[in-house]
Amino acid sequence: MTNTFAQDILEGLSATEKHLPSKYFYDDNGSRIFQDIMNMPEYYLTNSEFEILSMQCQQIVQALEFSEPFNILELGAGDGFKTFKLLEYLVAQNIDFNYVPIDISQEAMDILEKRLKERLPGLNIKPQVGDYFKILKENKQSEFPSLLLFLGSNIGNYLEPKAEELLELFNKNMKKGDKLLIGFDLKKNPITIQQAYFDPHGITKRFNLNLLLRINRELEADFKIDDFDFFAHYNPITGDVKSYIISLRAQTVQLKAINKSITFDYNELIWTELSKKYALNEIEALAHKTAFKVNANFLDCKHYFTDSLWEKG
Ligand code: AVI
Repeated sequence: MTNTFAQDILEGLSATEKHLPSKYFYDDNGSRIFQDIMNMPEYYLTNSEFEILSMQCQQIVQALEFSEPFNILELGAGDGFKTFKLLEYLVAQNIDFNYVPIDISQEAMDILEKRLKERLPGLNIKPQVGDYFKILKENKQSEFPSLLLFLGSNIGNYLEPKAEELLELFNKNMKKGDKLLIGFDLKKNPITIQQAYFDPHGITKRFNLNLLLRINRELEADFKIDDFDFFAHYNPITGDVKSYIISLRAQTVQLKAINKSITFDYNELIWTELSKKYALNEIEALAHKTAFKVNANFLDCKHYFTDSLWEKG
């Protein structure tokens, strides 16, 4: 089997405790549903980080202590909504920098480039589509200092060893003195977190079940969506939000394209996603473990979220 999507799906659904990788949520439809999630009032992460990046641009830019020009590389830039205020501030201050948004979606990068060229005509923007590390490696050759942006709590979707591996890879592909601004969702009242992920509108449920529709389409499977439900749970001790799809009856699903069938028990769970929440001391420990130094934490007024500024030591 050469197709990694097929391989990953089959491996996850064949495990004793079934699981599916959340990275596969983001087909075109999944990316649209994720936009709906970010617009829900319960999904406080959007507003918290927007507040940080719009109210504290000046402090963030000062803390960089970069000479001009410099590069800003944004990993998983998406629609660029989060970063707009920071870019707007830099352009208004006539600061000399290049903005390199990076994403796997060509469509997202085309839309972002068009919108930013209209709204910030003075901006130097060079979108890149493709593999993060190939692009980071190329950027390491740049003579200018670089700020890497990894915003929106994306790090929370990685299991701890994978998160460390990813941060070490970032570190390896940065020059001494380069910086990383990384978003972490903080531990808080568990009810607030629970409501953001097990929302009353059913949007996060649609987001999860869309993965079954993707498997139907790409692997000629016959998941019947009405036979599955969704559950998400926050554990305030570990900081883990775990999301699951539930099989509402005993059933067998065919994956025709790979000639396999998967059997589900009544109420069997498929674990789909981890969204980890951190305490500030855990962020500090993670930075040290992956050879970074924490320069500063920029928190929103409710202390729900931090954009943490790290330096490659
Ligand atoms: C993309 N990522 C940071 C989101 C999160 O909060 O874990 C994905 C998401 N899953 C459910 N709601 C949002």
